[in-house]
Amino acid sequence: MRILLIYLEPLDNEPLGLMYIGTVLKKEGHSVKIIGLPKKSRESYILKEISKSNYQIVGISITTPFADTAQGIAGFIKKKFPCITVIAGGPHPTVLPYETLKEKNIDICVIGEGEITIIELLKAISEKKDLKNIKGIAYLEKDKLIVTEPQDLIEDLDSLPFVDRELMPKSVIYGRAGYPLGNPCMLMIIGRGCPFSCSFCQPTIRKMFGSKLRRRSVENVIEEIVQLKTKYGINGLWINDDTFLVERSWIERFCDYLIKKNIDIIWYANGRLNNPDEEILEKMRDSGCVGLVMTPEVGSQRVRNEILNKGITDEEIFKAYQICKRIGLPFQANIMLASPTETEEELDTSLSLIKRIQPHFMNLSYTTALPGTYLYGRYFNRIKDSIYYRSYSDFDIGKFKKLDCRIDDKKLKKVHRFFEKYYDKTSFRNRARHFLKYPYFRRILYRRWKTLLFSKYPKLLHLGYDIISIVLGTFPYLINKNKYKE
Ligand code: B12
Ligand code: SF4
Repeated sequence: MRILLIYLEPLDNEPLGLMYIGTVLKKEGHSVKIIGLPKKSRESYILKEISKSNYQIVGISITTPFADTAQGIAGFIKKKFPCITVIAGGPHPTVLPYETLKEKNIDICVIGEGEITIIELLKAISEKKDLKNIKGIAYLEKDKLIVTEPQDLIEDLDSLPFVDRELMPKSVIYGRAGYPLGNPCMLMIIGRGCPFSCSFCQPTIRKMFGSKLRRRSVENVIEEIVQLKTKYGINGLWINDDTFLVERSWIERFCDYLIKKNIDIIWYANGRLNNPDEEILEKMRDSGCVGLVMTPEVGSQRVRNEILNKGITDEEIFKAYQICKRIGLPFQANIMLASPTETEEELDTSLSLIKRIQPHFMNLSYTTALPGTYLYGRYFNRIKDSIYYRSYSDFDIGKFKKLDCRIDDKKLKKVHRFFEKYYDKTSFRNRARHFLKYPYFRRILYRRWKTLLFSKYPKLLHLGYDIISIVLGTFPYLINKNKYKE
């Protein structure tokens, strides 16, 4: 069959979920194309794309803030090409199948992990068989929601083929230069499922991938990395899993492999802060890890654990950051503002946390009660009357919002601006600090610069930014050097 898979944003990042779907479909002999949508004139773009080829199936990957966009796009396709079957997958259709289907723009939802389901589903569609026997889907039958038996999770993730990167345009393959990685860099997922219960996330991830963490074998991941190096000459790897730091023995073996086999790659990963372990972080650094995203979320331990259910103490947070600073491993801190019941004093602790840990990078967002999460369930009555949650696009974590938060809007916006300014100022200093202090970091940057200069798609802007931040950051760093002593 001819299948068009749609990512609702431009393809700046590789959409790994859709790429897995595309890969297994291609392997089954289907003809597949993945497109990302521009921010404007989406309909004319789709029209041009679909008119070029006689697609029978359109698949759309949907996260909640993009649910309205998805409906618009699916409705447009249905109007212009009524014979096309529109299938949706991803977190939003998984938690809200009826809401996804009720407007009748989308014909079928795939619930949770999609690789097995999509193959069985397309087979049933082409053979005109009853969909009732296909596990892991939802659809409407005479306006009544039918949700079939859950699909079995893929126990052995090594059984999945490596993601087919040819599904991406060359400019996406070679054009990415995520800081501080070199160019080109690619994304990878090594595990699925999560045993934790953060209230702003679960039970969504559990519904999608289960509560047990399933990991690919170290050998399988290494084989993919070697293949990506040989085929595309990648320099950097972004490990997307949000639970990377969880299984110590896995990480240890992974790093040992990279070191012993002399695999020249620099990588970035996300890590939970529980039980920071100096030995393992050092090993990660030595095997090429150049950055770790860690998520204290908020400065207040009460909000972090009672409201957000992170289960992470202040002590663990400071210990993790101290270790990273000591061993020279750059890190990113993700901070959420305006959590339920957060007070001004508690918000100030997020600020003092950032001032104390001096992250190399920072990501700010507003605590968002996404549909289907525990937080959403707990605050449903308030959400339905809230001016901050009027449409699905308001669930964007970057949009200003608050929910039972004890801080006025003015103060919140002021703190947000202050965070951003403070971060802009210190990020220059922090880059300079790392550059002057750690030979290891200098090596990484030299290498990044080499790949930025000599790759197929040189990224001189990135190089310029590195150099300016080091030059501008050096003087303030030298003046404030005492502040940076651990
Ligand atoms: C890495 C990541 C990102 C990265 C990269 C995303 C990318 N390009 O791949 C960045 C930083 C860009 C990002 C952005 C956002 N993210 Co994000 N992200 C993740 C994370 C941690 C991993 C995604 C991933 O690679 N998963 C692995 C792949 C294999 O799984 P998958 O994408 O879900 O796809 C599988 C199934 O869902 C299904 N499937 C998916 N699409 C389709 C389509 C069809 C047709 C079919 C049949 C099946 C199918 O089959 C796939 C294979 O099994 C997840 C959490 C998680 N553990 O999944 C959050 C997550 C997906 N993100 C989330 C959110 C909210 C966002 C943002 C909306 C943030 C915002 N601005 O508000 C944006 C939206 C981006 C977008 N265009 O949709 C939420 C979504 C919740 C929800 N209810 O929608 C999640 C679940 C995090 C959370 N804990 O809440 N994200
Ligand atoms: S936020 Fe990350 S660690 Fe917490 S439950 Fe979700 S996937 Fe797991």
